[in-house]
Amino acid sequence: MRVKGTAGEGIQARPPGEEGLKDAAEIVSGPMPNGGFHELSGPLLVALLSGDEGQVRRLTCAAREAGADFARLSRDVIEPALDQIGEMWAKGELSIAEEHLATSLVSRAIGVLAARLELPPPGSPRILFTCLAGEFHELGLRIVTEVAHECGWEAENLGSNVPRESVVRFIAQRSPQAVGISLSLAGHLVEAAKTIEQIRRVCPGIRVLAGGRVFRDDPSLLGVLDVDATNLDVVALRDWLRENRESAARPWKTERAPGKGASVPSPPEALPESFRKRLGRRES
Ligand code: B12
Repeated sequence: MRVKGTAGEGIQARPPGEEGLKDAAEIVSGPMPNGGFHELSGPLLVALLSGDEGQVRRLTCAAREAGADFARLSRDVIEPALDQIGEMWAKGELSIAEEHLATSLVSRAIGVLAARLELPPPGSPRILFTCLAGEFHELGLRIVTEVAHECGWEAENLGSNVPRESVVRFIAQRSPQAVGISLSLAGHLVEAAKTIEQIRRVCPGIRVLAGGRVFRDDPSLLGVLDVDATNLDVVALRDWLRENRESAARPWKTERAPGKGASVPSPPEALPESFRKRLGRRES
């Protein structure tokens, strides 16, 4: 990625009107091997730095309307803009507040697009996404959850900073077909290795994936983890989810509702133990 000018010279100088946006398209540029929607990442960066929520939404919607799925939107448009935000923050050109605002604007725009997605039907395979203890970078996780929805998987997202015991217990209880762990910091690799070992013990056969910023920097780091697929950037994850959807699909149990003729899905075995006991007491 190439950056023209400093924040002071180029980026904050102009409100992102039509003309400003045209110029802004040149702020972030770089080779995109597979073509893509990357020309929108410069304008997105400007909109994020300007705190212009309307423009952030227009740009992300424009990418969708031009045919970008969530994976391409993220890899080609969002990742480069936020990488740039991270670099500017690291150089002291941006405050923590400005970086937080940028993250929250992207998160809100993703929410708007996600609300238009149809959720996959019952019986679709389920993947659980989570960050581990101490990992606060959860925006990537938020996006891969929508990638999975778009690929016809039920996707659950536990968000940031989830203790190992809790992740492992949750998986033992709900037996998803796959789990995806997101890491942005290399310091969390050991925790990831321990977690994966315990997940495999309580849920044999589960497919384990890992991804995130740390592997974008150094894909060879995935080699230290016991995972089922290597080198998964967000687009490769999309392809993996598509390819494995059929083989992972699970049967959906149905039963007669008490006192009614209709067939309704039974409460998933996944309900918390304590709540299932309460339900059982009411039904008996
Ligand atoms: C936003 C941000 C934060 C926010 C996160 C808020 C949030 N709600 O997520 C906050 C303020 C919490 C934060 C904190 C810190 N951050 Co920070 N942060 C960033 C920033 C600017 C953007 C991250 C982001 O969302 N990127 C966009 C998403 C879409 O990309 P992504 O996370 O890579 O996810 C994609 C893929 O990786 C993949 N993917 C993600 N998960 C998964 C999972 C699976 C299974 C698969 C297959 C794929 C996959 O798909 C995603 C979608 O495209 C980055 C800059 C950067 N270059 O990444 C720094 C950055 C990651 N942070 C950094 C640092 C240093 C920190 C702090 C240590 C700062 C501090 N001193 O406090 C703390 C650490 C907190 C912690 N313990 O986790 C450094 C890390 C440097 C390093 N190499 O270790 C970076 C790179 C900034 C920099 N240039 O120095 N940060």
